[in-house]
Amino acid sequence: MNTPAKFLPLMLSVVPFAAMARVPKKPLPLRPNVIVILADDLGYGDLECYGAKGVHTPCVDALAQSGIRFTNAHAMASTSTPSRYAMLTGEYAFRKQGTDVAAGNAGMIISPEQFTMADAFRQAGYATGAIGKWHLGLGAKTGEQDWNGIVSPSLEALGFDYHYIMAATADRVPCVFIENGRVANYDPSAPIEVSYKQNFEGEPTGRNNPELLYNLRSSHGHDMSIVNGIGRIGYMKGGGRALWRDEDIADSIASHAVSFITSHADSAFFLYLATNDVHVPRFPHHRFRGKSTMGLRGDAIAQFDWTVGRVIEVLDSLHLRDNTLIVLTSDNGPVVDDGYADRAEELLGNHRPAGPFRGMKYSSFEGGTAVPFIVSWPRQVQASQTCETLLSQIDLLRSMAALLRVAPPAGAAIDSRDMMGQMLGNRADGRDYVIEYASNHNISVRTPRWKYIPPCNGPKMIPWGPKIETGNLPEPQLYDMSMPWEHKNVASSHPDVVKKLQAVIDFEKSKTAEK
Ligand code: NG6
Ligand code: CA
Repeated sequence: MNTPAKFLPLMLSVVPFAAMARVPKKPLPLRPNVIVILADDLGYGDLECYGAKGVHTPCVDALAQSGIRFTNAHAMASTSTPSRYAMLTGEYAFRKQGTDVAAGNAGMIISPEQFTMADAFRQAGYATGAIGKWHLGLGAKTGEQDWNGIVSPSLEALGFDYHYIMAATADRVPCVFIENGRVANYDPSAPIEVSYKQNFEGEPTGRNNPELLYNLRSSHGHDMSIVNGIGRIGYMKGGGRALWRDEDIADSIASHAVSFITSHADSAFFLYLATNDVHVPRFPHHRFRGKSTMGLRGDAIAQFDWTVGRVIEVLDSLHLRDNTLIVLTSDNGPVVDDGYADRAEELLGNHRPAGPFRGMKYSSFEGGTAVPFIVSWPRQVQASQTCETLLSQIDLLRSMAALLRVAPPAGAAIDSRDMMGQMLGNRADGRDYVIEYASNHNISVRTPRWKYIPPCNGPKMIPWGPKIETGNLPEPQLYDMSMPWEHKNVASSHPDVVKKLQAVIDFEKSKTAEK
């Protein structure tokens, strides 16, 4: 911490349980509005304030300038579904089956009984909303959603009063927004059918009709249904005017966020704002084309920055900025070619999406989970700070709950710790370790000094497309993180550290059995 610690406001003090039960419906004015802005596949090095080259991110940089830019914060996992699961439930994704990258017709992965971050806010009397990419399943059972009626259960069962979401990713069907459980702009003349098993009769696919991929061609996979001249994963029929246009997705998300904020200007609100940027297919609006030197991927970063700017602008105009706590982060590390021929790789120049780190999305190396993490709350947090405290998104749930004076029920959020003091810059004692979960299910552990990757057989490179190192090695790997690029394996000269860190992983795994 390079700035003096500030005084902890009284609101963080412990309140007796009896008082908690009487949480007023209208929250105390000191309680901030909270917006969690979660980017998709935005790497540690992808923002100008974290060293990006070839793209300007003035809105995010100003946000960082107004608060704290953390340099050692981690997503729990190096892909979306497990990372989001962990952040919203405070439970490591490896404790639950079915938390790998979800299909667009996956059933709801978080069960309605589970306590979520949104539940904490709801319990504290906040208006709660989720806007943007969801990717945690919908409905009771995989493949059995009624896309032409109400998809239920949906996010209201997880604590969100309002939700306007993409079921999975932009590269997965169904390619429609779903508002409070119903397809937005539903078109009765084009009933929707979705399958991840087989195509619908007469529907073209990227595989059979590559000539119809007029907007973006695939570099690997993404060869099933074609929507808006772009191949997707999964099969879909219908949709009509409800189908999204990829170039309008950021506008749709931003305008719904602005409406949500505006309509809750008079009461405390929590907004989970999960952008589609900068996930594939990267197809930003034309007004962002050419804004970077890196083609569509860089332009999508510029579009993400614009989204952040819209949010700040509306908060300013409603005089809400001062008492709004914004956390900006990303669900996992970056990826360059993730399956579409968008020239992201050849146009990179000297930009390093993962900053100083080895590995990217999917990987056990740091680039898989090291993410930007910015906290701003003008009323409470001193501006212009940079902080190297070790943090994990797993702690957001209990940190928010502490801020709200809400106690998660017994057995909930077992992996989350209250780190609100650290997130607000009042304490410098970070986590002793964070857990990192790669797409191959290997669980690594990072401490302020060390990174330990347990032995793992398997290919050195992701075998199905992206040119990314998995981090696999049949022997233990230990890196001294005073050198951020994990290259010198010192496991054999530090067997005691290896043993200790393997014990941390074994201990964490053993808690699943107890559950
Ligand atoms: C992969 C997709 C990739 C991306 C990823 C999930 C292919 C070839 N690749 O399977 O494009 O969608 O899944 O990304 O299909 S995540 O950020 O949502 O986890
Ligand atoms: Ca992601």
